Amino acid sequence: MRFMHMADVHLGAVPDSGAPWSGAREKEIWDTFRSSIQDAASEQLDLLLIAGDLFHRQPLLAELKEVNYLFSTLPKTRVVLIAGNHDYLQPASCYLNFPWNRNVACLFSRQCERVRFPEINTEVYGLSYYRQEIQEPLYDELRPVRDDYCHILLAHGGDSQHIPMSRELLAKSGFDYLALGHIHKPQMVAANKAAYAGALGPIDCNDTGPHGYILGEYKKGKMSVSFVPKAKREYVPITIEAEEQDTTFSLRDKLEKQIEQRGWQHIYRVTLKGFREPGIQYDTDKMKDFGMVLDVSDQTVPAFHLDELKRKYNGQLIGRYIESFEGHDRSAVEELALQYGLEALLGS
Ligand SMILES: [Mn+2]
Repeated sequence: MRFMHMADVHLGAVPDSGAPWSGAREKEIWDTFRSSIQDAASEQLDLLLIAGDLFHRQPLLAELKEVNYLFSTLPKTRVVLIAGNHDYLQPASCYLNFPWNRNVACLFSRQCERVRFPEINTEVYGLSYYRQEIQEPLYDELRPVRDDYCHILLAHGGDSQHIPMSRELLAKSGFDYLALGHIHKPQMVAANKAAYAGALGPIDCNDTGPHGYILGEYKKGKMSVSFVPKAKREYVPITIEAEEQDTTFSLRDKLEKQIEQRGWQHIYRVTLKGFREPGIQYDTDKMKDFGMVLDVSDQTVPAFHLDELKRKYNGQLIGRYIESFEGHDRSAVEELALQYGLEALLGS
């Protein structure tokens, strides 16, 4: 029995709102989903598991028709899905009463239910969200029935507001595999036994690193799963170290070199660190008008040469201000006070 486990597709999300590429990214989320479905088709997988938050918000009827069409291109694959905290089942949700294809099973109950597939000797357990937050640990006490089936639990959550889970309890639960969703960073929770597939593609700038789905195989009572990167871009935080002689354009060139090395397809969040010439202000907008630079945070500090300033302003306010910070190790707050004070006094 071979399966694909995906989660947190977040169809309908509009990433990087305000950025010129935002609309393209919205479409890209659909494209990555469609392309993953094509992978499932070409691999002729037995099972496709979607562990919640297929949609970023309440799905529209037209969107469900689109998704249902894509599922219909998988005649050999059974699809099982649950609703997560983002696409939770409101009373008016289009999810409810939707005429799904016959290969699609939705575990849309508040309590755990299961769907049994005798032809592949597999049983999938799961429940759905009817509200955005569930504080009760609904998964910890679940146990599969004892038989020779492969038992999979499709589960969404894991933090204190979204069905907290005890990893120890779940590891001992007797399920052959926990297909987890909600946490966007892909991670094995227990080797070949429990994993977060992570968001299929990165949804916002906190979703750093690679994203994709998990492929699994259950053979002769043994489970093996592996992560498959699928998203074509990542959010990458980078730090540019500024030096006193740097200007806006020289930093821009440093940034461009780094992007050249790491890849133009990625989306960058840039932090400027180090020392700048006192009085100079970098124009961070000029570092954003190429590639996909989402934001630039200037955390540089002015490089004051205290001895020089003290000599120059000896006996004056600036000289006495510097002296008032001397004679002891400066705390972080004092360091800032010295910096801001000098900036103000020097009129920069
Ligand atoms: Mn979620």
